[in-house]
Amino acid sequence: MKARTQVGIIGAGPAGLMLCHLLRLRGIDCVVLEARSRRYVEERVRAGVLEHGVVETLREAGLADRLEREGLRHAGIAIRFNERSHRIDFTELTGKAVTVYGQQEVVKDLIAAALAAGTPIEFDVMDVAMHGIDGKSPTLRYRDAKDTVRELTCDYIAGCDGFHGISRPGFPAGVIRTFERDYPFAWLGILAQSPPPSHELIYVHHDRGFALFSMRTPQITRMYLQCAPDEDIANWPDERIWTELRRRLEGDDAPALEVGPILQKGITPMRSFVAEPMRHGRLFLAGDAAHIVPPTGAKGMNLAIADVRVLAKALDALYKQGDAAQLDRYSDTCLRRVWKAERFSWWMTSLLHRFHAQSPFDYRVQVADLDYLTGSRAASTALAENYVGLPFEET
Ligand code: RFL
Ligand code: PHB
Repeated sequence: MKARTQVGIIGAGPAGLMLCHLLRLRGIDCVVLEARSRRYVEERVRAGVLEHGVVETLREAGLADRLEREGLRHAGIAIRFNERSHRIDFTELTGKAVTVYGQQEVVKDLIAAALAAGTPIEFDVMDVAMHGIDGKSPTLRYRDAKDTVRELTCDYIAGCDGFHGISRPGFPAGVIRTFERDYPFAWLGILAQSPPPSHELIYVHHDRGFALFSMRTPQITRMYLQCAPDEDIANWPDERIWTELRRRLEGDDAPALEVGPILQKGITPMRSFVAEPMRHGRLFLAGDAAHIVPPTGAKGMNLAIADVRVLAKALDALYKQGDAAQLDRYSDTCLRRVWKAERFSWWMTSLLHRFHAQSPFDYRVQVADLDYLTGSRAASTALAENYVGLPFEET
């Protein structure tokens, strides 16, 4: 069966769904193809921090009703080292704040908006394959949830299918250059029914390894522990998790940690990765399909939204004014922001984690860096303005 659309979008993560929403607002047709079920994508626990500009983008796009009610506005974070917390006040330093609102809540809101508007999202599709990305009418072939083979002819394809998707490998050989860095550790992510130990996030530097205390609601805590990259989750019974969390939070000013049922736990790998360019022919990559950051800077989902802002605006200029200049600059425009987020995420990761081969000299330099960061207004401002999100530059 054959169909036609203006933009075929692969992947219903934050990038694909937000692109679909922004295109619909501009009267541009699109279809989203997603390999997983609606339930799976709505329940996948991932990122939690929204930059100031991303919240504004969601608000302008009419997507912020529940976010305004349930999102937790954070005016700062704590950086903890040598068993003491130091607050970085974003609002004082930048006039801005971040909002804690789970990625899967953003995804739920986007799916609800798309379905209410009658925009097609096809879940549970299989074997998506791209054809003719160098030509004028690229197509997407796939099997739908009922196993019927379908063909979707598009003007453009947006590869929003994450790091393990098919769109980036679909670039012809030799077109893409990749840049990457692996880290010798991973995060053990924990979702617990327990009140967060503080009303703001606590990033902990500790000689047993990094820890992060975040949240989803005033009753649900999201926490992370640095662990080995090949860590077996079976080695982390709930009791060990709570003991380790408590040890990494120790100190005279340590907030109380209330033990509660652990609702979910899993290992998140740490990686930096960038693919350049983010476009070939009529195929555009956005979000994790093009770049990965380690989660320490809380940038993954924010970058995905930033990419599709640029893409939606560029497609609009093309369809409304016949102006292809923004589309031609898509990759360069996105990569400037991507590399700044890569730098920030790498820096936060290097600053806060315990490295295996770290010498006592390296350790003391790390602590001096933290001491400088939290004691200097200039250094704190540099962290704050990156954390709340650099301004969008989209020309
Ligand atoms: P997503 O969210 O991965 O969405 C891609 C979608 O594409 C679908 N897909 C396909 N669909 C059709 N055909 C195919 N062949 C397909 N292949 C894949 C997938 O099922 C999926 O629904 O990418 P997007 O939209 O670019 O969004 C990016 C963010 O999801 C990501 O940057 C962050 O969540 C990264 N990340 C985290 N970032 C943080 O800032 N803080 C975190 O705590 C945090 N935790 C995480 C994370 C990423 C994780 N992954 C990818 C391993 C935890 C995990 C487990
Ligand atoms: C989260 O709440 O999941 C979270 C917060 C901050 C990060 C990473 C993850 O840097």
